[in-house]
Amino acid sequence: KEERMAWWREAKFGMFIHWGIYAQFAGVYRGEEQRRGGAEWIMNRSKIPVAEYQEMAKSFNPTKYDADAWVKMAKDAGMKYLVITAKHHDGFALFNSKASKWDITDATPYGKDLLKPLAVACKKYGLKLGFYYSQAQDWNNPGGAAARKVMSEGWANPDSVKVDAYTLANKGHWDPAQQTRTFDQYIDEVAVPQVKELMTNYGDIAVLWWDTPTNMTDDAALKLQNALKTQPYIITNDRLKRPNFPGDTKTPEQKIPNQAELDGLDWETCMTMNGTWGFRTSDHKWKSSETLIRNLADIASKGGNYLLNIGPKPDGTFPEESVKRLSDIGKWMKVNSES
Ligand code: JFZ
Repeated sequence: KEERMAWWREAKFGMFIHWGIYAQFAGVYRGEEQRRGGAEWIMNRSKIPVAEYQEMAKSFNPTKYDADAWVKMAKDAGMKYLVITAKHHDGFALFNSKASKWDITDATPYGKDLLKPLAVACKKYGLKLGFYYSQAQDWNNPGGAAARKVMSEGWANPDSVKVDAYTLANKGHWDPAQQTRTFDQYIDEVAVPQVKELMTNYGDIAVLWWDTPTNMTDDAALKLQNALKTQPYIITNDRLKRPNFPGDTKTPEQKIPNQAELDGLDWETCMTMNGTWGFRTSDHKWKSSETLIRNLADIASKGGNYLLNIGPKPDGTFPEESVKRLSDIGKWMKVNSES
């Protein structure tokens, strides 16, 4: 383990990327602003029917996507690794998957694997590549789990009351199409095969970033963990399934732990630059470059890593505010490493 963790402990700074079909909605469904949660949660929060959500993929065409430019921006900011949502809770695969048609190649006009060029660029610039994979929650591939969130918290109308009753009676699902397969079938037919695809088609994978173990069983967790064995050096976080699958790294979210909480384990704070992981047009609450630099210095001094998020736009470019902050951080890094 010590050998496996060596680069990660030196890294200090990485780029998190939340990108998918939710970027198309950008926080708005049928003209209404999403009430709660990050913009990547819009399908669940606004209870968008499966067919309607999938319709949005037909106009997902990120022609301005330039993986080389993305990785160069990360490198120039001083980042040493990158973790991208290969599949978030909406179940959409940014890669060419044989295990589901709900992927970039089958469901969008763009039709090309988004992770392949990223793997090439990471190799070129010497950054480590990691994948975020939502192993349990999957709102589009039948059988996947769905966190039980109610609509009526924000939508005070008779329809939301009706939808909530259905959701609560159906383990968090809001569309019958989500339950045409069992969770175990979903694990065997989608999650495990997709993780194997990710472990074999993109060269060396440095990190597997699991998330939200809704309905996870030890049995499913074991299968997923075994799917990583072709990458013996891979580092995993603590979100596969608690408590029997602790992983290698702790993942405090949106906060920097205080010294008292640091018990000698490896840790990484993940954080947004504004208030959302996925791109949201109406979110203008950007942290200043100065705040981000202070966070980085604070985290590094306490021995952790800073995984700073970008939510790319549907056209494949980074929001200008993010680009500006990355460049400011890069300037500070340069001055600091020379002095
Ligand atoms: C999860 C996701 O639901 C979210 O969309 C985003 O990807 C984020 C990085 O991870 O959200 C979480 C997961 C864990 C906690 C909070 C939000 N947590 O442990 O406090």
